[in-house]
Parts: sequence; C-alpha cells; structure tokens
Amino acid sequence: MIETVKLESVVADVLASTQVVDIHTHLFAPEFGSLGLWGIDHLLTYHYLEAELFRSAPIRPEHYWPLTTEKRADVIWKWLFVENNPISEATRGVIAVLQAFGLDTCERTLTRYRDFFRGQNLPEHLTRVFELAGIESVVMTNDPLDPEEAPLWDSLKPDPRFHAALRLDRLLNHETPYNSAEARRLVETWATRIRAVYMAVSLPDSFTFPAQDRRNQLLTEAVLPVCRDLDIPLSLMIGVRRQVNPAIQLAGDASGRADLRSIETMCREFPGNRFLVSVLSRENQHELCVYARKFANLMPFGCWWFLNNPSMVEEITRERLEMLGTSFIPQHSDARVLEQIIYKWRNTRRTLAPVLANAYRLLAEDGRTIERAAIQRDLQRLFRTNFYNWTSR
Ligand code: RAT
Ligand code: ZN
Repeated sequence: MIETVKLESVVADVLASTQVVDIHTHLFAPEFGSLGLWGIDHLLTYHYLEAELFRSAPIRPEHYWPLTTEKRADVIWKWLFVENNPISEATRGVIAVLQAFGLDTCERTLTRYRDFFRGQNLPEHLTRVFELAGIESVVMTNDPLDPEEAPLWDSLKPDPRFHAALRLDRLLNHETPYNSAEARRLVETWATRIRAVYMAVSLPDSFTFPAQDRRNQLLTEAVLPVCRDLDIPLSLMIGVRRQVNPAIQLAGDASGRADLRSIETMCREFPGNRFLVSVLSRENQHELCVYARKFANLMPFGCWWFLNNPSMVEEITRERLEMLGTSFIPQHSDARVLEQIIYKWRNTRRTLAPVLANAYRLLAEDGRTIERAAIQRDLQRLFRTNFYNWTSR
C-alpha cells in the first residue's frame, strides 16, 4: 500500500519507466533518408517556433523564407533564445533537448550545437533519443500521394520501431481524380503494402457527416469499408483551419470548434469501424468525452498541437480520467524532428504525474488501497495497450 504523500513520486517513477507508444508523429524511419529530420537546425526551424519568431523579431516572412535552413535557424536562435528568454513551450523544448545531451544551453551562436549533431551517427543517435524519451515505438504519417515519399516504399522496409499510418489528407481534402472505386483500390493497396496500423485524416472545423460532398462519399464508399475489412481504425483529427495566414506557410494554420454530431453519426452508423479521435479546439474536449461514453468504438487520443501545453494537457487529461477512467490514449507527440520526442514526452510525464496522482489520492480517500502494481497496469493501458488492442486486433 502506498502512503498518500508518496503517491506523486510513485506515479512519476512508474511513468518514467513506462515505455510509451507515440501514436502520431511526423517522424520517418532512417530508411527514408532526408525525409527524416533531426539536429539543431531542424529543431529551431520547427513551425511552432517560426510562428513565434514573427512576433518577436523585426523580420518579415518574405525576407525569412528565401534564407537557407541554417540562416533561418540563426535568426530564430538570436531572437527567441538570445534576445528573449525561451519560456514558451516550444522554445523551452529546445533547451530541454540541449540539456538532455549535456550541452551548455546558453551559447550565443549555434557552432557548438552543430558540431555536436554533426558528430552523431544516426542509428546510435536514434537509439539514444528513444531511450531518453522513454519510447518503445512511434507511428509515422505516410501519405500515399506524396511524390517524394511514395516511390521510396518500392525498396524499403522501415525500422520496426517505426509503424506506418496511411494519411489521407491529399485524397480526401484536395482535388484528386479518384472516384470511389479507384480510391478504394488505392487505400487498400497502400494500407496493406505499408502495413498501416491505422488510416488518418485531418479535418476542418466545418467537417460535417453526413453531407453531400466528395469527402463524405469517399469516406463512406472507400475508406470506411477498407478499414473495416482490414480491421484497422480510422483516425480523425478534427478542427484545423488550414492557412488562415498563408504568408507564414506551415505555421499559418489555426483551430476552430467543430460540430461533433458528425462523430456521433459515424460511430452509430458504422459500428463495425473503430475511430481514434483528437479534436483541436479546447471547447470540443468535453463533448468528445461524452461521445466516448456513448460509443465503445470511439477512442479519444492526444492533446493535439495548440493543446500540447501543460495548462491544456492538465485540464483535458483530468476531465478524461474523470469521465473515461483509463479508456483513452492521453498523448502523442506530433514530433516532426527526431529529438523533439525527448522534450515532448518529458513534459507530458511531468504534467501528468500530479494529475494521475490526484486521481489515486481521491480513490485512496474514498477507501481503496492503492498498490504500485495497479498503477503500473493503468499506465500500461493508457500509454501502450489501448493503442495495441485497437490496432492489432
Ligand atoms: O502539429 C503539427 O505539426 C501540425 O502541423 C499538423 O501536422 C498536425 O499535427 C497534423 O498532423 O495535421
Ligand atoms: Zn500531426
């Protein structure tokens, strides 16, 4: 039995030793070569930091984009790390990564950091990064219509620590020549070929289902039947408003509240399908939990993108624990640059330890004896087996 005052340190300890599955990232296995980003220049030119740059530096987007990646990284370091204190979540993350490698975090220029990353051998570095992050495996984002990525699959077999996920944004959100039968063949061939653990699409806040549009038709006639036949979930990431400010490129997307009655309809009308769902708007979080209580084929996951900040993660996870127990997946990293998994998972553990400990404290106060083994079982479920049970049935 654990004394109440020790709960938080026991939870933190169990969390630290739980090897998580990172169920949504934009990372690539090393076999994909230059598609996989790592190192200081990519860490600094992450679009979360680019959005912050234009608020703190006297540089306009049209003068930033023509620069090389190294020059962009120099500008970001100067304005967000030297001229200002890096206290935002995304900037602090870079500091945490440097510290994890034992580097001085106060350099005025990037020379030493560049030397360090240039000196790393990728396979060993990758293993070290996974260890530092406490990660067992990650899920990539694999777009069958990406002209750079698709041909690579002809000749490669990814490192088994990287699972594939078939991303359908181009197919479902862009104009493409595929009719339903062709789309069905495309997703079936690709999901099988890359052994996709799920299919995924990001959707605008205006997404409605059912509706008389091409996206609905392809979902109903191609994507959902193939997911059901292959027995894999469909991941819906809802609430992104793409390119509200195109001048800042990838950093120019925003969020909006969606009507989650679409989720209700899909879960009810397609009981043979499973849905992983993440919503980008804070205002949609509670109703997502309500729908998850109604439909066992709905798995809420992650605190996505603008929600991956301690204040939001704390609030959303507390609500999910209260409403769903351990039947959800608390977080994914959305990392685009390898080393980001170090800080993103460190922050997740740091934020969630007190939230989980508080749930156990309340339970202890209400009369249940809390054992370490029971905490271990819960955390395994939250961070690993909810995902495995949903994807490898
Ligand atoms: O969080 C991000 O990096 C976004 O740009 C998106 O990639 C988002 O996560 C997505 O998968 O659409
Ligand atoms: Zn993403």
